[in-house]
Amino acid sequence: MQKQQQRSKALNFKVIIVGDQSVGKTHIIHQYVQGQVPADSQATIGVDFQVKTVIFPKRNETIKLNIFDTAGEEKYHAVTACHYRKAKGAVIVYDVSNRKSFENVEKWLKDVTQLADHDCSILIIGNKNDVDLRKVETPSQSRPGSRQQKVDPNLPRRQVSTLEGIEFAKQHQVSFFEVSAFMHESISKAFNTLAEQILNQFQLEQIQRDLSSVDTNRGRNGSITLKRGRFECCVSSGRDGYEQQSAGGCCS
Ligand SMILES: Nc1nc2c(ncn2[C@@H]2O[C@H](COP(=O)(O)OP(=O)(O)OP(=O)(O)O)[C@@H](O)[C@H]2O)c(=O)[nH]1
Ligand SMILES: [Mg+2]
Repeated sequence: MQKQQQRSKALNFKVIIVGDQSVGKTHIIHQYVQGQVPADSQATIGVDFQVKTVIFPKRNETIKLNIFDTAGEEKYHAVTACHYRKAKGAVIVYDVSNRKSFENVEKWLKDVTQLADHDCSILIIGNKNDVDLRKVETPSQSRPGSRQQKVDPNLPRRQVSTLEGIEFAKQHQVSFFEVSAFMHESISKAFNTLAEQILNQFQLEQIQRDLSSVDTNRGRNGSITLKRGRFECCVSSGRDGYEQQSAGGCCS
């Protein structure tokens, strides 16, 4: 019964997206939530907020990701720092055509591990991988009539290889995806992977809480009977965790 009630109400989880200025955080979120890039490209001021519902049909679960889009500009760092609290998911974005933004991922990762919840699932995204495709077609001199692709020297070029991104994520044991917000490439895949990790972590902690609140007693015939303990006075909030009952409960 309790489980059925939980299913009918979506679980809410906070996700924060961070990274240097102009790496494409806002474009990524717009693509994920609204299926298109923002109409006008403006730097985020402080923090913006969007909600995405994710359905797991096979698991009969629906969750809501409350996504906090932060400003990468240094002067907003203090504002951003306030928003890590209670985050169950953190997305760190860099721009594959900007080496400095990749080098700064270490700094963002440090912030996440220090300021977000200890069980926060982390995803690193290398954005703008469409720069690989930015080529111009020119007529081929060796084969008249045919055309060849040439990289336009004025367009941004890749400065961070895919392998470097993979190695970094592997070293820090976090998930990694390369995406293009412009081309809507791999964005849903990346966020759905994070959503699944958050749900797995939530359910694992729920089981751990259930187990730690139950005494197991072995009867004379060897059967195991379960005795309820502290857990009985905790109620599921249906959101990101359990709320304790107020004064008088055994949790207090
Ligand atoms: N080539 C390419 N450019 C992109 C992509 N995504 C975003 N951009 C460009 O990158 C610039 C910054 O994008 P934003 O989404 O505003 O970046 P941000 O990380 O939110 O920046 P702040 O809000 O200032 O922290 C814009 O000029 C976008 O057009 C992408 O997938 N490919
Ligand atoms: Mg932004």
